Amino acid sequence: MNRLISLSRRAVLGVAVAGLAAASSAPAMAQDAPEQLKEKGTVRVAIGNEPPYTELKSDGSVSGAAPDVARAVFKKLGIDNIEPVVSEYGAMIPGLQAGRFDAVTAGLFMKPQRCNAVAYSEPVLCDAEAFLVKKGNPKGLTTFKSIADSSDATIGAPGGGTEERLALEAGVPRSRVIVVPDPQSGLTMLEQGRIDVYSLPVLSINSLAKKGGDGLEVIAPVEDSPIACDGAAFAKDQTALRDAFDKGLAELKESGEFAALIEPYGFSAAAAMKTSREKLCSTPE
Ligand code: 6CS
Repeated sequence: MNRLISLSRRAVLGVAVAGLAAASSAPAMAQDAPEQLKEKGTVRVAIGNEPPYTELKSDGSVSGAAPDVARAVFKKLGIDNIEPVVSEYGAMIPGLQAGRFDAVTAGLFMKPQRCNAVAYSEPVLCDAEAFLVKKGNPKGLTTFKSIADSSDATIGAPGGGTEERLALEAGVPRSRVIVVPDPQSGLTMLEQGRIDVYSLPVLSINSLAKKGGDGLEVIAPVEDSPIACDGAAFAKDQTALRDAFDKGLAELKESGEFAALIEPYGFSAAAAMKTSREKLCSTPE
């Protein structure tokens, strides 16, 4: 009997110790993320490769307003290298959750649904939405509702992106909302007449229009869509890393370095600084 009791006591003790170890490691992992990344020296960031938000250069380096801000903030955290991972917008949150990257620094706009899924930093880049159409805008497409009201107009937009959602919410049938993998494909599809309008944020459409010659026209801002702001996004449980990022971001905003980084790309530092994650995450979609 004693042997049975001693075995069971040892079993109970073993479970207790394992439980304590697991419990003690869970908070440690969350708290150590900044330290773990500092030891690695590299942080993997998701980008959409959509100038001027993000751009993967031919030498494999990354530029754009979002990665430039992230690089400056992570440098403050002692993490000197950012490693870009190109991702579709709709795959960025699942990728964070699966650990494919440590952060999203891509202009992933804050919306309540996304705010529930990730840990956002304070705001970084704000923008309105725009349309790129053939010169003369033959189908008169000036709002998402005008596309819905059309009998046959098709809109191209990023998969899982804000413009896709806005088109569907405005009543554009799914069959007339075409997923476009990247800006160059959107430009080509528009020029070939495979879509009637391509939608991205204003600064992205303006950047793309410069590559498209004089046969195109920009409609900006799209009246029935809100101004949106992104933040850097982290996995929901990585609040220690998010808070460390926020501290560095606040220092950049305070010193004027934030404005110096993003305004050459056309973004407004004031627009990001006059709002907050709390406001943006509570604004109805
Ligand atoms: O957050 C989004 O969904 C949108 N953001 C950018 C920078 N481009 C397109 C995308 O749909």
